[in-house]
Formats: sequence, structure tokens, C-alpha cells
Amino acid sequence: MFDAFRKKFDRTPPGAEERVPPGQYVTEKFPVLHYGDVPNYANLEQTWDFRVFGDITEPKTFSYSEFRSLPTVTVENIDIHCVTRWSKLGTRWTGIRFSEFLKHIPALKPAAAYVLAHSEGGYTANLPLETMMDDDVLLAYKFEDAELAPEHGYPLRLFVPKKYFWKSAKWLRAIEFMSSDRLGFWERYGYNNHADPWLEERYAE
Ligand SMILES: Nc1nc2c(c(=O)[nH]1)N[C@H]1C(S)=C(S)[C@@H](COP(=O)(O)O)O[C@H]1N2
Ligand SMILES: [Mo]
Repeated sequence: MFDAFRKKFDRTPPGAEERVPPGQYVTEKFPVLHYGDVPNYANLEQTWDFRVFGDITEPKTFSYSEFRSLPTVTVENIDIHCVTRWSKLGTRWTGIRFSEFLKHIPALKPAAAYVLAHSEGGYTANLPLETMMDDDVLLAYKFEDAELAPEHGYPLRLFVPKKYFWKSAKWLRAIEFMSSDRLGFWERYGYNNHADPWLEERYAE
């Protein structure tokens, strides 16, 4: 019955099969998934900032306007994959490319090899620094040319499309650089640390 429902509303476009990782189905919708409440920001200049800390020569804090004045980029035709088995093909996101962002903060310490993304409310997700250097990794603030909707991470989310989407932390407030790996929220609850959809790395062994 579930499958019949999916067939009616969610179709893999012809020819797109090779873009859908094993165990995933294609949706045209944009499901909302998170733990806890959607933050409500009245005035970003007063209630929001963005911080980098940890294995960095000096921590730094950006105001909202400082952050938004950083060079931005739009990535197109990007597929996203949620561990709950929906995939959404061909999405477009705008923000600051993470590799570019590193040019606008103090030098990292040589030991920095992992990052922990910190979200409003305490959600975290961990990633190797090497993964963060991919061209499609953004500190994203627009989806399909519009500011992120509150439930999708307004005003800023991490965007790491090569990993299951739980790594793409919504309501991002800080990046911590680390010399050794530290598990994030779902990784501690038994999700797979590497989270590669093509290898179906859903759960920890
Ligand atoms: N801050 C925060 N970010 C989060 C989550 C969360 O609970 N809190 N859930 C993650 C999970 S499990 C998924 S699948 C995606 C869903 O993003 P979406 O709601 O924009 O589809 O957000 C991720 N980012
Ligand atoms: Mo998820």
C-alpha cells in the first residue's frame, strides 16, 4: 500500500534511475525533518551571529550582515538524499562555498582535520574537513532562489549533498574545528558516521 502511494505521487523521472542511490525513492516534495522546534528570529542583526572556534589560530564571530557580504555561489542540479529514503533530484542552492569561507577566517591550526557543525538548540553534525572542501559544500541561505523557509533552516544551514541529509545541519550558528573526530547528534544515536548514500551507510555497524 505504501508502495502504491509512492508510485502515484513520487516518480523517478525516466533516465534518472542512475541518480537514485540504492534503497531511495524520488520525491518532488520537500519533506521537513528535524528534532525540536523551529527557531524564530526577530532581528538577525541583534539575535544571530556565526562563530568559528576550536583548532583555529583565533576564533571569529560574524554578524549577519558581515556574513552575507561574503562571496556567494549558486550550485545547480544537485541531488539530496535523506536516510528516511526520499531523494530529491536537481535542486539549486545559494550560499558561501565552505572552501571559500576558509579564506575569510583566521588560519586553521595544522591539527584541524574534522568539523562539528553547531545549530541553534544544540543539534550537531560532524564531518571530515576533507569532505567539507568539496565544491558543492555550502553554508547555504537560499533554496531555489528564495531565502530558506524557517522549517528548512532559515537563516543558514550547512549543505553537504554527498552525505545523507542529516549531516546538513539546519539553523547553523557555528563551526568548530577539531583535531580528532567527535560524533554529532544522530551519529551518537547509531547513524553511520560516514553516511555515504551510494554505499547505503545508514546505520553504524
Ligand atoms: N538543526 C537541525 N538540523 C537538522 C536536523 C535537526 O534535527 N536539527 N535534522 C536533519 C535531518 S535528519 C534531515 S533529513 C534534514 C532535513 O532537512 P529538511 O527538513 O530541509 O528536508 O535536516 C537535518 N538537519
Ligand atoms: Mo533525516
